[in-house]
Amino acid sequence: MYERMSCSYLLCTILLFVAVLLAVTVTGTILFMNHYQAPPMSDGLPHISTNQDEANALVTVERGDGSRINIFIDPNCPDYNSNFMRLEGVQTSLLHSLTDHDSDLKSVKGQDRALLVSLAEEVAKLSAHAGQLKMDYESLRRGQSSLGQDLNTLQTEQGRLIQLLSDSQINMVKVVNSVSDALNAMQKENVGLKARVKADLQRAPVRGARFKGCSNGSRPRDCGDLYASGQREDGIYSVFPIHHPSGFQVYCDMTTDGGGWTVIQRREDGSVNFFRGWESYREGFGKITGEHWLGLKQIHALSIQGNYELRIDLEDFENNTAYAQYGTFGVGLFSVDADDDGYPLTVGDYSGNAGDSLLKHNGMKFTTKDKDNDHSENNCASFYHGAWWYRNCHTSNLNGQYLRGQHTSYADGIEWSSWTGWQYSLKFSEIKIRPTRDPENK
Ligand SMILES: [Ca+2]
Repeated sequence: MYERMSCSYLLCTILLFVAVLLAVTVTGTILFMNHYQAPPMSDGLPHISTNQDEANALVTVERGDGSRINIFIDPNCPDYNSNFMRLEGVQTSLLHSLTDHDSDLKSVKGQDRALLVSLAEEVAKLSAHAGQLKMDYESLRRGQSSLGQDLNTLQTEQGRLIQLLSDSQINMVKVVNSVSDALNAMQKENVGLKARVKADLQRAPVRGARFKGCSNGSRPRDCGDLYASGQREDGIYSVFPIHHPSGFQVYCDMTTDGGGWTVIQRREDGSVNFFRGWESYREGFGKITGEHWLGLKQIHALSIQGNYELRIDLEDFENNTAYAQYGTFGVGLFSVDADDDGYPLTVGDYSGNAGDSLLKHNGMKFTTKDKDNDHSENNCASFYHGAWWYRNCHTSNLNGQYLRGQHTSYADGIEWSSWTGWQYSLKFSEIKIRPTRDPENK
């Protein structure tokens, strides 16, 4: 609608412009022609009048020949003013619009400003928050570093504790070891002590009588008594142990290492068979002057009288001699019935030059070929042709076969392994016991 209207206005405007231009041109032409007198025409000068006869004609040109040219203006063309008015209205409205827009812009700016202000406030808040966060972070970092320090301290403490624990463990092990050593020593000592106490108890009633008896002719309990009574000759004597009042004959060695030794076994020529059973070893066999075994019953009766020491003299077939001595000796010292108990051996405190081949037999019961008291699944006496305090089986076998020196069989001769090994059967062996002498009575 507006489009069509504006188009009409445009057309009208152009037409008006063309009409005005035409009028001006015509007027100009007429003025020019009036100024410059044309040659006289028979028709006379054209006459131009404005709107004389013709209705609505703007200008009327009357030629000399009487013809007229009317220049019309469209009576329907709308009024300019109204257009201008409209235009002014439009301009005013535009101005209003612009003003409004400006004010809108201003209000927008205000809004923006408010937004900016609020944004700034938000930014400030955020910045403050960030500052707080940073402070928190810093304090956390400080906390972390202090935690790290605490951790380091704890680790150091832990290391120190581990070290302490390790040290205390080492110390504990040392203490345990030393306690264990002390216990072992006490146990060893205890064995000897028990033997001595028991022997002391058993012989206590006659201890006073030993020396008194010897001096006034009372019966000797062993070769020690005989030696103490002045006997100095090796040979056969009768002894009367406390628990064997009927007495028995023994061979006394009155010359070796101070004398007073009661011989309990001798090997010297192989004349006596030593491969015998339990009863023979309990009661004794052989000749007292030659090869013999005194008997476990007799050895027991002697050794329980007091503290006894043991000496073993040895000789090989090259006439080399050696000896082994033990400060403690006894059989069946702790037995209620020694025979039932197997006459267990108590031996300790080695000295000598033959080496120790008996301590490993300490605590072992006596085994014969017909009575197996050893720790072997076999019978060691049968296996090694002897009779001894076998364990599993032996380091010495002095009741073995008389094999005369080197032999190819294994450990079944008269062996003292620490001196001549397990395949040398000795020429001579003598086992003897003597009551240990108090240092002041030696
Ligand atoms: Ca056995």
